[in-house]
Amino acid sequence: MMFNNSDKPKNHILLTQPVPDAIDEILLRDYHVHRLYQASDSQKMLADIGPQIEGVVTGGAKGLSREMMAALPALKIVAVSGIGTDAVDLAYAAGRGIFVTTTPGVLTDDVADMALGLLISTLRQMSEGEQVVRSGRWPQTNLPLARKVTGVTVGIIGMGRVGQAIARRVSAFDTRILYTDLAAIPTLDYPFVADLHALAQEVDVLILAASADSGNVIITESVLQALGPQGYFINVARGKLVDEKALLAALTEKRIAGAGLDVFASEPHVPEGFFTLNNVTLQPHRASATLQTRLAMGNMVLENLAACFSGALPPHRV
Ligand code: 8YV
Repeated sequence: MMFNNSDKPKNHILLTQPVPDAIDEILLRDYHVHRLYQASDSQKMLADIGPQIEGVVTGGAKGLSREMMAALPALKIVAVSGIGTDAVDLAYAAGRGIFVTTTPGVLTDDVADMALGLLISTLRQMSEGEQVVRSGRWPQTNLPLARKVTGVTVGIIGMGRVGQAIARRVSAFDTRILYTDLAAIPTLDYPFVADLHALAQEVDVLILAASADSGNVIITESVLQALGPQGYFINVARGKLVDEKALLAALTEKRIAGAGLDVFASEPHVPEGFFTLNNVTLQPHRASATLQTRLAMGNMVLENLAACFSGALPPHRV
């Protein structure tokens, strides 16, 4: 989809993180682009150009704080390249009449694919196996037998688009699927388990795919205890939903069998205790990071920006 605003004054856009080259080229054609992620002194950059900024493009994890929005008095839109708005101060944005937009639907498959990849890699200990080969330790290493994936019982926390896409994928492995959410979803045939501890006790693999809008920690030490020493935890949602200290302790002490993690509480900083564990698969928040999906997300960002600056309602506003 092309957006050509060449016949009107260019609006000023602030990028908090890189976008795919093809999207960047259109932004440069249609807008004055300022790159916060390249600034040596971000505070100075905001002081210098903040009053001109009318739109921000950011990521789901990075979001945009109240303090940042307050430094941008001309801000009209926060265009999130992602589906999570938990890192955007929505109340403050609403109070100022700032649109907040997302890119719904186009990243569902990638995030669900990542969840499946983390599940298989973690149960089959593929991360440890790769390290054994890469380090030349195969001849003298006898890895322990792994966990069979086919036939596991899976509990999904959050049955929105991503959770349901995960369920469709894992069902191909002859799995039993249970779920929990704020309420049962009548259109789903999977058993609904209202209590998270009961779900954790019932399943072999607990997959977190819930929105983080509430901001509350839901994977607590007691939930991990309920999951137990034969249980696995997969997270493709948000690290802030997890008591990360309790998770690290449970993994270190083998009180759960393993974890596959794409997200962490304070990205990109990860507690070093995870680095030496052999029962984890770790990814740097890559769930939607494919060229095809990031281009689709970028085009939705462009659509939202163009609508806002043409005086229309952005199509994917929250
Ligand atoms: C984003 C995410 O794609 O969708 C979200 O909310 O966290 C990611 O999948 C990432 O933040 C890059 O924009």
